[in-house]
Amino acid sequence: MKSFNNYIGGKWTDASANSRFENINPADNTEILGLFPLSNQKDVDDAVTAAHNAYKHWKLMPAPKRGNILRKAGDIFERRKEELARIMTREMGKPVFETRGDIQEAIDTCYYAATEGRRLFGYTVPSEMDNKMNLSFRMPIGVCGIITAWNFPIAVPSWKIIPALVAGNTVVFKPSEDSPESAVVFAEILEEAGIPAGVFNVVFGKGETGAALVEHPLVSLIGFTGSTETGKKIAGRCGELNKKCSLEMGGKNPQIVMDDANLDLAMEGVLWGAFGTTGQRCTATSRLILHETIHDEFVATLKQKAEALQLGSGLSESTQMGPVVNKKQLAKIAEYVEIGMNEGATLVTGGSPSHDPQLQNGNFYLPTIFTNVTPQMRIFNEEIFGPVLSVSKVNSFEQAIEYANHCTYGLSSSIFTSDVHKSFIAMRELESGITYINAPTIGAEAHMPFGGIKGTGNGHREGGWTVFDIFTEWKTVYVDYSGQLQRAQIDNQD
Ligand code: UN1
Repeated sequence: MKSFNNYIGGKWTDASANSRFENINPADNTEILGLFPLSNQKDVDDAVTAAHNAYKHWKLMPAPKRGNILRKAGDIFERRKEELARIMTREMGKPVFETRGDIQEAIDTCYYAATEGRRLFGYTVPSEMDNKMNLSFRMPIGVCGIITAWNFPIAVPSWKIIPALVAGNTVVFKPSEDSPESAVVFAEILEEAGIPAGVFNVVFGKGETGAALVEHPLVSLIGFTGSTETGKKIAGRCGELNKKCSLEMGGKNPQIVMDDANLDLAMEGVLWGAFGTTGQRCTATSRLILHETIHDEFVATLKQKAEALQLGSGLSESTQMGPVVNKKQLAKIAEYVEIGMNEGATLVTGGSPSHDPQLQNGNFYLPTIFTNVTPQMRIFNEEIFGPVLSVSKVNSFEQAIEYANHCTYGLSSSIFTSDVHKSFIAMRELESGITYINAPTIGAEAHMPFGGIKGTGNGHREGGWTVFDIFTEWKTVYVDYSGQLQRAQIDNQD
């Protein structure tokens, strides 16, 4: 059995605690892919100390040079794409065509960061006074603790780690226990690209390891993607400890289909949005809001198409939907399906594929559709994180928007309509950080702001230029070259 170590100060280091956890193939639970350390406080302390020491030098390297290293990392991700895609599929389940895309997001993020190393724009603005200059620039923050989920084992960590590094921060990464091997490759790639020892570190473990990272006094910032429950705890502790924190949590993303929509397109959109990544995206389409005039026919076709989706191991090129990541998630999904039935929603299709012997060793769950879902129901409001779609019927555009907004989350939303007026009103009125017009709720591009409003986040945006508002702080500088004491207006009133 292959046993993996932490990556601390540029070395693969055995954890001080002797306990390890298993990395299990979700498509075949009999296959254990490796053992990983359950890192304790001492291991986290070693990693943070390495990052803290490396920060002194890394922050002084010119940003364009840091960018050059990250460009190389992009090249190496490209070179190792196929191998890494298969490692990722084996450990978290989604089909290889999806894991290749996951890595592509990291490649794009590296190339974006490489060019950002030559920008990181600040502002130079006029002073109120003669012979005085006002300028401002971005500064790194220090050691960043990065804690992420398993559904995008490379893309989501890259959205945080790569910009953090180009801005001059150092990083301790605690990947999800459901996708640890991808993080091993992440570290190998950064090392080969030339990231100096200690600038990037990985500690494996579960919740206790993440908590030790949050608590560590030398960690200045926590970047988190994961469950709302954990995110809220992290935010609470970061508040008490006066640390910066950026949160990307749950979603319950609606797709509206109006009676004037291109229905074939809307159908392709919801199939991909709801059942792509087995519904395990924070951006997944989990609510479908249909105009009453198209409702029945749309549901009938959707049922047929969902039932035709090919389930199986993600390593097989013909698989369209892989397994759910682990047994705990599988049980949670089954529990929500019970809840939906008890609440009075109609189960159109789905459930456990218990009749299929091919799928018995894996955590498979069929594409599941409920109709007659009302805003009062839990399956309308709560994130399930699996292939379960809640369908509601509305009688007007206004009611569709009202239903879409009836939710504590606000990550992504989508509307299919050919009416230009409705599209623009939807862009304004839909309460979400991201809105798609005639496209599903998934598929954000790495160079655009990514994040949600309401219960999804805490006001930050990853991706593109906005991610630097998370990973830098502003320095404002006044240069007075008048040779006299010039009082600022606030100190100079008659
Ligand atoms: C996530 O589910 O945490 O927009 C991120 C998308 C992907 C990223 C999802 N590019 O669906």
